[in-house]
Amino acid sequence: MITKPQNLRIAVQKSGRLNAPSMQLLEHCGIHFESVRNGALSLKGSGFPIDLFLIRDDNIPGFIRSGLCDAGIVGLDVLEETADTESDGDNAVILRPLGFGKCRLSIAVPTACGIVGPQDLNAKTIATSHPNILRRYLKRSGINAIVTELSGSVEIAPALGLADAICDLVSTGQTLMTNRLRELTTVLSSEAVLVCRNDLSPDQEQLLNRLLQRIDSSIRASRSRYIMMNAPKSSVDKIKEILPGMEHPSILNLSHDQEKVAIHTVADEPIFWSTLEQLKLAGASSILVVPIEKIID
Ligand code: PRT
Ligand code: ZN
Repeated sequence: MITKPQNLRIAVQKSGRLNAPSMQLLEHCGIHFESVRNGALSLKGSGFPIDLFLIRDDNIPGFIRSGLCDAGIVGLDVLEETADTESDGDNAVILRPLGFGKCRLSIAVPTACGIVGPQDLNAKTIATSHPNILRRYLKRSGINAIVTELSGSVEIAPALGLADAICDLVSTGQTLMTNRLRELTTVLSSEAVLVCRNDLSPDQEQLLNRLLQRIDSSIRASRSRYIMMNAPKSSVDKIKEILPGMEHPSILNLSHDQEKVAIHTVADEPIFWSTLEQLKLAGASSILVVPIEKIID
């Protein structure tokens, strides 16, 4: 009897900051899910043999490490916080940084306090919901501080007299400013990462590789732009210098204008207004910059 290979089981955050961009990434990979009904925990995908598990982000690494899921999308901070550093190596491995959910885990202190550098934290109390990452940082930096674990609202701990400093995630820095805190040092730079177990079956590995190819294509497409313009033949070299990564543009003769050519290229970097202004000054006209949906080499 031939048994059907199991679907790839992927865990993503049920609700919160990483849910929408994670679902969007899968959608861009051509994988669609029915909208979540009755608080469902698992959804079958269409367009790819995938089962999606919607769970709290803190549980995602555990689902992967224990084999309940094959892969997942989670913040690097959560992965590192839940890592078992005592055992011989982690069986959850990072496959790709995904470019969203970017933030940093930083130590911050009250704006007016006399702490100027990490070494001043000796004998001070630091409140955090990332005690494991913080303890590892303090150990490798030779700082003897006391770690107080809080599950939320870490930023109010100094004002309440619960701690001298905090170690919390920072994105824009607005929360620190509102609470009259200043950043002292970054302990970890984080973003959403795609993680998998390192002992997948050959079938699961094959499915994951297919998914990875789509993810890579989607990430590349999202940061690339297709650029088209017309320009005098004499301006082509100058235009190549202005555009980032434009070593191999397609140059096409224009039937209605022998003096000009059409230049088409893909730029892997952002195209700023200032770049367009330079192109225009170099003689380019009818410049179009369009998003790319998919790229496969
Ligand atoms: O319910 P569940 O447990 O799944 O979600 P959660 O509440 O634990 O996590 P969630 O959704 O808040 O964050 C998920 C992940 O998003 C984190 O693990 C990070 O990897 C990433 N991320 C990116 C952030 C932020 N940016 C962020 N700014 N996570 C939290 N914050 C918080 C931070 O804790 C602080 O309170 O936002 C505040 C600071 O933001 P700024 O912009 O004021 O600096
Ligand atoms: Zn969480």
